[in-house]
Amino acid sequence: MQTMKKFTCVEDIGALDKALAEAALIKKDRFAFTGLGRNKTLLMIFFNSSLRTRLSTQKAAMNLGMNVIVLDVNQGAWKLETERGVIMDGDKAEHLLEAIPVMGCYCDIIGVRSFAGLTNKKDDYEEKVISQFIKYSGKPVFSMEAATRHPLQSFADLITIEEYKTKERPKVVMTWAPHPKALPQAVPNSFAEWMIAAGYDFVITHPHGYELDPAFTRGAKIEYDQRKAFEGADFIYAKNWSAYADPNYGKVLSTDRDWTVDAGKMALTDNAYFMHCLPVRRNMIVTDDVIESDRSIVIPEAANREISAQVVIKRLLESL
Ligand code: AN0
Ligand code: CP
Repeated sequence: MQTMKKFTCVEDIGALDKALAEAALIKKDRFAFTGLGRNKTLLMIFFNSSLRTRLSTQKAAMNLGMNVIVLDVNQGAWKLETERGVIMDGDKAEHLLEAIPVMGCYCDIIGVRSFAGLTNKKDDYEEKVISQFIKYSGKPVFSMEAATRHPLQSFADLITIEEYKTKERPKVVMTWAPHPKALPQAVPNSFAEWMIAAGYDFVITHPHGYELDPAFTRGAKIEYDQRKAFEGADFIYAKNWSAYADPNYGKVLSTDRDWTVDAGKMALTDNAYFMHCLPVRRNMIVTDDVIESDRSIVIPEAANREISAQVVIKRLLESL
């Protein structure tokens, strides 16, 4: 049995074929393990907004028979200081160093969502917040999107591609697309990490200046010509991210709608499926007709978030 003490990156899940087999088993009967979580409590901590992660993770935990507590830190809880050594004479009433072990007292497993701040690259890429949860909570911790990765999303994406692929090794193209606000690199970093681990023909396309951290993209082809990248693709995975490279870390360098995924570009592919983690801004990232087309699999992709979360929580329960 593959058990886990934490889940923040692709390495934590171990062999992907085993994880995918477990996902398929759960999808066939998601109530097969309802006894496993009896009298166990999942605490979900949100520092940022969510629709899918919140609902799918709670549903997955309920499928396993768990009790669930959800806390939106920024709505009703004390404002939390995250830096050690700070004189706390400002608006933050509590320090993470007390809050985390206290949260650990009330649950068996903790899920954390804490996005990159996009102002301090070092803090973000050291994963300052989730690593403190791992260190100080005394409980197994999993990421519900941390500063540099969103592994529950990538695992759901992998499950979805495996379900829809018609070739052993499909061509998967991750394309940058425009968005008005600065977004983290967590989703694209993580997707790259999982696609490379899966061994697909993986291509990334983005404008100059949007290069991701090579620690995540090593092994991927980078093609700056989006139309060329789309040729022969089996899956198009659209996502916006802000710049990673200095001195522009966290900045929006372009909102060029020439990069929007539209029907003309999809016609260059090998009848590719369209994917996006959602939430998506229509007619910025993707046109209405593409996201509404019969090749769009964004809804089954979101549905698989319940399955990826259930595999992860099941394994964490088995490790208790
Ligand atoms: C977030 C992001 O890009 O990381 C969450 C995506 C799952 N997106 C937005 O904030 C719009
Ligand atoms: N894809 C995803 O994580 O969506 P939410 O931000 O709504 O949870």
